[in-house]
Amino acid sequence: MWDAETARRDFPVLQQTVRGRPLVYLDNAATSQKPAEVIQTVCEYYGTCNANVHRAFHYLAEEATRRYEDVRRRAATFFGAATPREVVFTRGTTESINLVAWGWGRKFLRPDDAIVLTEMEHHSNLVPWQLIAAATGARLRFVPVTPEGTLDLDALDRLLADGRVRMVAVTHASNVLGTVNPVAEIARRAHRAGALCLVDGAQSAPHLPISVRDLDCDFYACSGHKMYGPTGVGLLIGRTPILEAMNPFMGGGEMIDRVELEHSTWAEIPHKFEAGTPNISAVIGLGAAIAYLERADRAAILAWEEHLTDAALQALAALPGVRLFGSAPQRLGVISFTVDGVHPHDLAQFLDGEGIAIRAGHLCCQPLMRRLGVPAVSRASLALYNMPADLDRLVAAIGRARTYFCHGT
Ligand code: C6P
Repeated sequence: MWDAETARRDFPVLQQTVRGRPLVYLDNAATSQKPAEVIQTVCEYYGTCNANVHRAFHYLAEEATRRYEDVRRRAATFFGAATPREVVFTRGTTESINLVAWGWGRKFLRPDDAIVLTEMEHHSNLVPWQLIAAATGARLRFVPVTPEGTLDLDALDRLLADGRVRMVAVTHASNVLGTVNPVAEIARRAHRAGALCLVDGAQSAPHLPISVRDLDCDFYACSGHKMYGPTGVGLLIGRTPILEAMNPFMGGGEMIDRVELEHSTWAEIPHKFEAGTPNISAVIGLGAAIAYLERADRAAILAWEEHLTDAALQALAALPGVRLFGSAPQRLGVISFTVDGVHPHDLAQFLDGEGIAIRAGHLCCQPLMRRLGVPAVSRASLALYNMPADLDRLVAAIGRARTYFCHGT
């Protein structure tokens, strides 16, 4: 069984008290905490070999470049990419999806082509496509969410049947409902209809073993900061021929082959997509986070998180006035709920007063909130260091919050 109690000692931030109580951190879907070795790796990089990458011929620059490219190789293996050339460093999932929207969509979409999204997408996988649809004349189509919080795949087939769909962009796991979508099956159906498939892996990468080869998707996007790495770095993994055919997303230093005053040619992939000085320290820190996950028993972590999720769902369902959102059979430890008579923001503030961190609001999923018929929810989300005692404190505090807000004290 996964030893969360030992693992949490690796995370310095969890060792503190907040508002006089030991911290309970349940906002992991927003960002995870970082193990000491990730923090030390970033410090050590600045203390020993800080230099710009791919530019200079001195020792520090060579060392920084070697470490930076080592992370690309490590990430390629970790995510099952065919070659490190298929791994592009970005600022995060948001930038990765924008890169595809502008680099691929702006070049290849034509008026009346269709882009299929779903009702459960994060704004990061909606707004870039809205912008591209406006720029190209392509149309947006949406797979509906069922009352259980899963995707209606028959509806996907109906959308694909019109023969105009060029891209299916779907989240692997919902940051509101926790639902894990059958993205390999969705990619298969997209390909059969002649469309590409982009998977938003922001929530799946930290928890599920990912092989882009097995998913058979064309693009996979994720963020380092949700998978125990630093902020400011993410990945876009794409298929070689598609990346090669795309336009660059941003222009600038290091993404070029030859520059004339009026025009330029581009560097090979992945450098074509990495204009300017990248977030070198964050990339190197991400390498340490991947190394941390590689050493861990990920199957045991997943089983532990599933066990905690089931226990939390049961305990919350037993509380009067609590409504839970999402009951998909395949789900992650992302638990959204409302409490009758208590606004989600008030609840989050009340819990903060007891040293418990959750998230509240529309969770960057306004269309899904409308579908669920609520303006906002509260969300507790789990990571490998959460313990049953964290959930006991959460549940007890929610009970107190309801008493406080609904009956006075
Ligand atoms: N969701 C949450 O609290 P960035 O901000 O680029 O690292 O990730 C964007 C993103 C894209 N897709 C999904 C499914 C996500 O959950 C997120 C980030 C956080 O739910 C912050 S809004």
